[in-house]
Amino acid sequence: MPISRTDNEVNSHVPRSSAYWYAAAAPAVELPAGQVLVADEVRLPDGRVIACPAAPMVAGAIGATGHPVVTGPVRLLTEAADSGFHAAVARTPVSAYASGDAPDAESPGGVAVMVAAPDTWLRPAVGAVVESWARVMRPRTVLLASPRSFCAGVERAIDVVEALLEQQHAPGGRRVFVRKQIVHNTHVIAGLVERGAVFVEELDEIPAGSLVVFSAHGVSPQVRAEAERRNLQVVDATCPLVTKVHAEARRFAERGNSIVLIGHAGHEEVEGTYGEAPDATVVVGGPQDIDGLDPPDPSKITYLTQTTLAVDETRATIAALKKRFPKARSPGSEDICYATTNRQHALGAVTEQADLVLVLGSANSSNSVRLVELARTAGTPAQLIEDPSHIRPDWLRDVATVGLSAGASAPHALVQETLSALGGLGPLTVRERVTTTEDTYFAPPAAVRKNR
Ligand code: 0CM
Ligand code: SF4
Repeated sequence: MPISRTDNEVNSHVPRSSAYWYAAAAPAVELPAGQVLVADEVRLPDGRVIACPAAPMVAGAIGATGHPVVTGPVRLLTEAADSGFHAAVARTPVSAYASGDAPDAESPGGVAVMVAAPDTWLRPAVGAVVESWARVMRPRTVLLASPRSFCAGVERAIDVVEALLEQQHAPGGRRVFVRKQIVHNTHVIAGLVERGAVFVEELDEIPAGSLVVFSAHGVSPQVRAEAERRNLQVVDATCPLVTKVHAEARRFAERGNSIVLIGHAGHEEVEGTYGEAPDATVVVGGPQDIDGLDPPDPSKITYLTQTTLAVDETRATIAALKKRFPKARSPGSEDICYATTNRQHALGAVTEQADLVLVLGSANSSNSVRLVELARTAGTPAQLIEDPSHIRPDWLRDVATVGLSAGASAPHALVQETLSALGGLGPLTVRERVTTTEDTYFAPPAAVRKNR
């Protein structure tokens, strides 16, 4: 084996049975002072290179302990050179690293985790994190829920912003302002900001006469009026399924009905729908709010819902409403959208067999959070993650089967990144469970079509 390794006994913090060891190493890139380096590839002395796909997860966990951390290539040295630098190394699969062999390019898992840092840092604190990863290395199965990730409304909204960004550098092109997050996903927003989109909370942050996009979640008529007053050029990326609920609110309020809007107070979609008929509408979060309702005419109640609620919970709220107001009626068509419903069914199909459910999505994404709650309600531990860097080793302890899904605003690429990272901890079998297929497509708004 071409790699020297130091004896675990030299480190008083690491018991003999430790699942990792120390090796002489050096960063293969310039390392900013005070940083810990998590290897995304290991360069062996003989020129071979071993990929370390678990690097984003390991770096995320180390970052969470407060150590400044980067990922990058690490060189293993043939001899323990006194560089003041060592790497903590763990390899997968379990049977291989337990044998104490040094990592090599041919081994099925290779190096799973390598963290390099000046010795003084490495041993007490970072070593503990490496050890916690080493202990959760094993073969695993991922049950991939399908459908998952982007829905038609999200695709359309992102396409709108991207199309306008393409035009902004053309002659006569304009800056692209977006009111609120176009969809509730941190990675989507970061990508669009990088390309030049400017996100604002309210219209008064935008110069009069500017180009502004309304987000997928919709806006109230009051916001539209404000845009007109300020002479803004509006491109509306509201999902057509949200627009449908707005139309229902207007229609039934015009008929003199009270509107019970089931949804999360403060959510942008709820604010927008509420604004269609504020005098006639009351927002209800769940069955617990029904007793407090006091409609002027209990025989004229229409209930609407936010598009991204939990199907089962909403059913319970509607049942409580109908119990108290038997004449309460819906507009006839379901407001919870096809994408929300499909993702919940798909997750339900993997939850029972999973030891842990991971859902990709941001904390302010209602439909993503509902998926996590659904799994937990079914008794399976579940976590919402922005990306693989949010996965923590203690979640994976004794976990052989992971259920994986992504909310309607979480990019498909994050699913692939998560699979790749989990595959760095041992052989991964991926089984997709398809409960339905989706072919819904929403054409872009006319303003964008015209300019393409
Ligand atoms: O409504 P929610 O918070 O789930 O929004 P999102 O942007 O995460 O998902 C897409 C939508 C809509 C409307
Ligand atoms: Fe439209 Fe549903 Fe997607 Fe929201 S989750 S954008 S309502 S399709």
